[in-house]
Amino acid sequence: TRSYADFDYEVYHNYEEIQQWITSAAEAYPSIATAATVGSTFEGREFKALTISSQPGNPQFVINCGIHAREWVTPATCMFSAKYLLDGYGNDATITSLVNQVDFVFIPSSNPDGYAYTWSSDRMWRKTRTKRSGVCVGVDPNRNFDAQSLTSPCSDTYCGPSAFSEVETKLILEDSQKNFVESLPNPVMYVDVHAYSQLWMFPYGYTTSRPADFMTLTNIASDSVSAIQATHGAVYEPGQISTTIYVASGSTADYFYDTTGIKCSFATELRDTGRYGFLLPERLIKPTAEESFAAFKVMAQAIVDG
Ligand code: ING
Ligand code: ZN
Repeated sequence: TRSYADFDYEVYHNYEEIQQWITSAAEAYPSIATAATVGSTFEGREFKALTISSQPGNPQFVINCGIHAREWVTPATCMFSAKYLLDGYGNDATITSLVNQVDFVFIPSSNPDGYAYTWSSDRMWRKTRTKRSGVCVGVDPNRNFDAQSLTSPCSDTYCGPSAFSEVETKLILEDSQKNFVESLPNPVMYVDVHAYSQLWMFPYGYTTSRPADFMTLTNIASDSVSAIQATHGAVYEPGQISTTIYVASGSTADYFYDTTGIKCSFATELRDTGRYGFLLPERLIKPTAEESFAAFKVMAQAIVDG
């Protein structure tokens, strides 16, 4: 197996390589990094998270990447961001301070079967790969979390036969009554990382009504896009999901906000604005990850500042 030090962050990696990277990161940084097995998928793939924690008792910031299979820059950004934290801890004052006060929980590839399918068969696949008799394959995991509007099985945004019908959404999120995120000791911030459109969003997605924490979420999103723009000049738009991109129900962001009480819940769209779309060239992985990491630091600082 490839060692942690040899990993090339500036190319896209297949599912097995991402899982090996999680294991190798935990081995390379045993004092602060831990690999957690979340479970196994419909097709039997193992499914992991990487937790970066310097001491017990800190609140958790969960960063979920790759829930949609074709959004390849998102697993790459999760891994790059974790690397920046691991490299920076003890070397960079800002990172050291953040890691001393916040746990970072990365789920680099949260739709493993779908992601593997984008490598083997259909680069533009979005959903899970659940097979149910008589209907099209797959469910949109970001429509499968709760109160759903009806969508048809062949649709790219099929909500599933019922909420949490997908083993992957249960695992990320609801492993025998207690989902992975809720089973953490003190989860306070969640971000679901998508691509593309350059947006930094927050609930609600299911309604244009404002959430109770609208002002707090607006401030954090605005500060995040400022940090992004300061990195390489890319312009991202902050705002509520339903009024910034479209109305959509059953998303992780709404679920964690409403059902689990994680008041700092976000959904982002990384680069680009459509020139390459899902097929973002590898040379743009690093700038995308650098600006995203700048925003993640701002968000973590918001936890510290309360
Ligand atoms: N966009 C997201 C989607 O699931 C979104 C936008 C995020 C909707 C959060 C609702 C909640 O459609 C992509 N690119 O998948
Ligand atoms: Zn998406």
